[in-house]
Amino acid sequence: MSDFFTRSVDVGDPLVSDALDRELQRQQNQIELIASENIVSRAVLDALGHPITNKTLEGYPGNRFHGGGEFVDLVEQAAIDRARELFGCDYVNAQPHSGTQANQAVFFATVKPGDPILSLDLAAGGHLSHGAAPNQSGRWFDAHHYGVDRDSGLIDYDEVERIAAEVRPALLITGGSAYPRVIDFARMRRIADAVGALLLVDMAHFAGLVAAGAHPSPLPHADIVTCTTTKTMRGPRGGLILSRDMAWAKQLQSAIFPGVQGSLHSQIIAAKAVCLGEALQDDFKAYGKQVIENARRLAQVLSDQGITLVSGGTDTHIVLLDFSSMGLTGQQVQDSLARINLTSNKNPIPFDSTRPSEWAGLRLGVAAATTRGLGSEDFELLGQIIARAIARCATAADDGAEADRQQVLKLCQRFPIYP
Ligand code: DSN
Repeated sequence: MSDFFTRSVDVGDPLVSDALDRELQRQQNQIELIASENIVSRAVLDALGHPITNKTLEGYPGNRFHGGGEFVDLVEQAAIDRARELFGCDYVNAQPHSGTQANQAVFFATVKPGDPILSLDLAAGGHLSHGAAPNQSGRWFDAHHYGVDRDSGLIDYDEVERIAAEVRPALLITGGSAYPRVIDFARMRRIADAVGALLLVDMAHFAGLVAAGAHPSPLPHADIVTCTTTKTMRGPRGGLILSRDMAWAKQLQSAIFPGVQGSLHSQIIAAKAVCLGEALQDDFKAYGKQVIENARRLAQVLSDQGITLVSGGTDTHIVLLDFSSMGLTGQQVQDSLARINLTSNKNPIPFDSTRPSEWAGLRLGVAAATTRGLGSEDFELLGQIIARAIARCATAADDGAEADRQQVLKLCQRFPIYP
């Protein structure tokens, strides 16, 4: 094993190396439109691939169960301090391995099995970990859901109020994976207060926009806020738990460790610190503003081409397309876009079937392509390309697909990643 510490993956493991190379090429030659993805900086990659990954630690900075934690303490404390500054809050836990585990820890800290919880329905844009039937949260809690208004596609706050009065949830949850509009956090706070519920806002998708000052912050209104450091935060896979004050600090600390997690992922904590440091820079504010501008332009172009958008538009990085009146499924359109090097995902639309193969929606997100440098003119072009791909789907014709693929490839060459 003389070369154990020097042999690179291309020499040591051709199978994995080949898959890694091809994945990089895929990312370089496709425009990523999956709303939960982004493209991290070289500095974040450096942290993720660092030998700090070897370090096992449990507990929190200054109070660990294992020795040798002084440098991980530095990066974890940096992640905590930077998140505090970025979101203007007192409490931060930087250890959740994911957004789902952050939510699981909030449940562990605040409610008991069997307690009623109330959250946004999955088809209306909610998240599996908010009490969806197949998730642990749906099995362990008495989960109820509110939806959106059928006409406007906006959260029906009167319905939230009505259901809350009826089921008296211990925890009211808002946020999710596919709701394209700003949520009225103040109204949610009033609804929670009226029934004595705690308010949890899961800002996994729009956290980066909040950090950039391009979206209202839920921190002043919520008891607890969770998010991921991926998506609009443009960092490593992982989660954060935040709160404006320390009221729940003790319970949340022990809910993550030893409640639902064991040792932390040192390399991820380091990468979180790097991404939070990047988000404190002025250019991140410009990035957040550009994300919103790009999403609005994309929404406008698609709407002008006669494509129905859930809620009629967007306030975030998400544009949710509804093909129910066209008789198409999200899968058909996802496949059509894949043929021209655009990556997206099928999605339910409000009141949709529970079977993914029948979903009539497609979710687009602009955060990753905005990181590449695409501006609103480029999104105008992308919108036209996407509209043509949808039209090809509807007619089963393939005319022009290769020309559109070449246009997408040109965009990829104009805005290269990891050169
Ligand atoms: N919730 C999934 C999504 O939004 O795509 C993963 O984060």
